[in-house]
Amino acid sequence: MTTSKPAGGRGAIAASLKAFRRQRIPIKVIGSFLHANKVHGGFDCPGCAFPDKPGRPLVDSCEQGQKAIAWEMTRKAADATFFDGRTPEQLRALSDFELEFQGRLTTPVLYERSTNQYRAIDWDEALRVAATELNALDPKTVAFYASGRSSNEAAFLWQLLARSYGSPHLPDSSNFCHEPSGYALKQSIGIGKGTCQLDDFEQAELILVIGQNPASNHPRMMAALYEARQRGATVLVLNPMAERGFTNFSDPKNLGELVSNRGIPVANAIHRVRLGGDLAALQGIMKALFELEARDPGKVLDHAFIDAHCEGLDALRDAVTSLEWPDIERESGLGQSAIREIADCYAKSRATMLTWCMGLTHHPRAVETIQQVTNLALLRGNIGKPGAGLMPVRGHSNVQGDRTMGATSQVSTRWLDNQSACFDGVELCRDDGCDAAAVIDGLFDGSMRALLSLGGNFGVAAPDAPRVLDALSRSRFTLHIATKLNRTHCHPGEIGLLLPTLGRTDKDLSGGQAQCISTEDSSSTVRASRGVQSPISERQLSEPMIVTRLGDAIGRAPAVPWLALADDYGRIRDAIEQCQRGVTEGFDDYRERLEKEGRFHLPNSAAQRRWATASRRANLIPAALVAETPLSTALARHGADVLALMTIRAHDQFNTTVYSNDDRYRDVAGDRRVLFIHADDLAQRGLHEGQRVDIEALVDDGVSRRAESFTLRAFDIARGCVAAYFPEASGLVPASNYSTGTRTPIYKEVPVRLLAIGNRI
Ligand SMILES: Nc1nc2c(c(=O)[nH]1)N[C@H]1C(S)=C(S)[C@@H](COP(=O)(O)OP(=O)(O)OC[C@H]3O[C@@H](n4cnc5c(=O)[nH]c(N)nc54)[C@H](O)[C@@H]3O)O[C@H]1N2
Ligand SMILES: Nc1nc2c(c(=O)[nH]1)N[C@H]1C(S)=C(S)[C@@H](COP(=O)(O)OP(=O)(O)OC[C@H]3O[C@@H](n4cnc5c(=O)[nH]c(N)nc54)[C@H](O)[C@@H]3O)O[C@H]1N2
Ligand SMILES: [Mo]
Repeated sequence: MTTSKPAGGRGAIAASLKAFRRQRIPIKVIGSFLHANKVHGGFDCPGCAFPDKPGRPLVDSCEQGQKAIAWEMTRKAADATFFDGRTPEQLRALSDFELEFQGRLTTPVLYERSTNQYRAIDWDEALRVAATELNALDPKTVAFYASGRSSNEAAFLWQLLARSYGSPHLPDSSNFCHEPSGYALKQSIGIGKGTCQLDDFEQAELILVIGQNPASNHPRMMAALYEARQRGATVLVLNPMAERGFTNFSDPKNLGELVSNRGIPVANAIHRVRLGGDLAALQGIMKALFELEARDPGKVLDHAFIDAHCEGLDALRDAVTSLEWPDIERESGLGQSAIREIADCYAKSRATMLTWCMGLTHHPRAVETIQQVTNLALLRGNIGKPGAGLMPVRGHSNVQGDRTMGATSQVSTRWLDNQSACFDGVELCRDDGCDAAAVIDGLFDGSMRALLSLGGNFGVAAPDAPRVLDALSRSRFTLHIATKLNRTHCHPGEIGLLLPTLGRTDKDLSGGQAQCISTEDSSSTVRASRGVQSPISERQLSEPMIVTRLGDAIGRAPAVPWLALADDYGRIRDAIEQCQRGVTEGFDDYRERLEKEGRFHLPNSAAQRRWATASRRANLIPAALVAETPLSTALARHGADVLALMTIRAHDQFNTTVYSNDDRYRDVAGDRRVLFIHADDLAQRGLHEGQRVDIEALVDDGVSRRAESFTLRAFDIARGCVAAYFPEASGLVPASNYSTGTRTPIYKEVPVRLLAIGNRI
């Protein structure tokens, strides 16, 4: 494959310009891009959750951010003429790309099974229908999903709406995403968030990037890595795929590289771990570390830190030193010498950051793996000092904030009590609710009757996507608050509502005044966000406005001053401040600080070396090297035929939003039904590059899953591992197996076999 053109660089600028053209963004509007990520007067980029740096470059958003902004700012509209008289079957015939490419939703839309048609309606009718449906349903059969793009204010109202209506079911995109990170970190260090700040990249000596493709998914992190590398830091990557950003990256802000169109290898080394092999690799690194320590006592581990702060050193040492190298090599896919190299490098670094993303979380043993990452950091005191720490790099731009706002199925009693006190004794459902996995089970067996969603594309993002979409069509009621049309909307219940909302980039004049919202990024920085573009339709309402109107229309919680809250978002922030007391530190004077300072940081107890665990210490938690997983079961049953499939993002998509059929950084043009595979795995099967195959999942749960007609592409990827894009391959991911501890879908370790077309049975 050719890797002559760097990731980033000229290509990134050309791609941004193309996105503006395709979305027909007028030149004058492009000026508003300068507002992205600016604190005063600007909006928070609706792309990823990577922190931004105040006062930095003129345009502080990346190619991917600009695509996300262009997609939202488009003046194209899916309006009444588009919807009136259409059937779900007609809409489903459009591709995912075509559905969103219709433009912004500009009117409420109602679907009724009795006519099998959609039609535009006004807001009064929409609210009436919603209230009638919800008041006829048992609240315990209704789920309130949230994707991570909404604001803190909207997320707070969303959970208040659900629980005051009587439902505890608040599944969210985190259930599909970083859930294992939060869960693992809470057990290990007492807080479910990362401990790093953006500045740490400037002081780290070593950055370990695990299971992540930042060139496509967090390009601003590439800039941080690039700068770190330029000043002499070491960047080591654990990834089954040699992603372009690591081998050849050019910073679009570097003029010299722009002219030469050449980049630098940002990673010192890429270790092609096998899928799910990180657990063993990390244990191997720790084993090597303990061996170095035995040779040079007191020089390798940070004993002062461990003695003062950690619990469980002996058990961890026993667990990893007793492992045998051949077993570690087999499980990780890495050689002993490579693992020792990483350990040597780590032992020398005085400040190490460990970052990770979906390459760790979408696996059966995600929680245990993330705990090994944490163990590794703790052994050398790499938490709570400059240039060091743990950084789960979040996905959606406000997925972390949505969680801080309690938009999730399990919350503390204190959080519920505070809300009752805040809203005149309002009665809230206090049960633990269903997460996304349990909601999917409920949709399958018919016990979950309705799905409401604040953004997202639930039926496509879910495992077993086609089955979940079918199940949604069998439900009673669906309601989606959305900016753009997507496939989930084409699978309404007997009654379906589609409610058009403002996005981050739109000016929000709710209550007759310019409102601002707030978000929290991956480094726990809360910031203000103000849209800059006039909405294309008066019928688009803000998320807080829609949620409060629903609360008011349902009528079950008159103690909440719903409509007044949406007239002044400062009031929502006051309520949040009151409800966060004793729950989350750092929300004092929320309203004032947001208005005056524009941003503030939420304190992170672990970063201050305070451990909110039962033992009041950081826990070193060992794990077994081997455990039974769907992949190991399939290997035992079907032998060497089995490959491990990961479903990943192309460069031109944001989750289920497909911008084009290209993946520039993997040299793919015009095709998303591609399967990346090692050349030797092709040869071993008598297959060749360019040939088309069907992919069959080998999961023993009585459901047959096959994805048809994928083109084989030889790629620098670990042996035995293959990759395809989601959502194209999402139907192969079973909704019957989840990760241990959190029930996160195993999107990246599906046992499959390939069937050459012609051998179709
Ligand atoms: N432009 C853009 N930005 C995005 C998104 C987007 O779709 N587009 N999505 C946002 C969201 S919600 C999220 S969660 C993030 C996702 O960001 P990423 O996690 O970077 O996204 P994925 O494409 O899922 O990539 C997973 C990476 O992990 C590697 N990997 C897979 N399995 C393993 C494994 O077992 N071990 C190791 N070490 N590596 C593995 C893959 O090779 C790939 O490089 O990005 C966010 N930002
Ligand atoms: N097979 C497979 N499946 C996966 C993954 C994978 O790696 N492999 N990754 C998983 C991950 S990490 C995640 S986070 C989930 C993501 O799952 P979701 O968050 O459910 O999906 P998105 O594609 O981000 O949602 C896009 C839709 O959100 C709506 N939208 C966009 N902006 C706004 C807004 O400002 N407000 C509102 N109300 N709506 C808006 C638009 O209608 C758009 O169509 O997918 C998961 N699914
Ligand atoms: Mo995500």
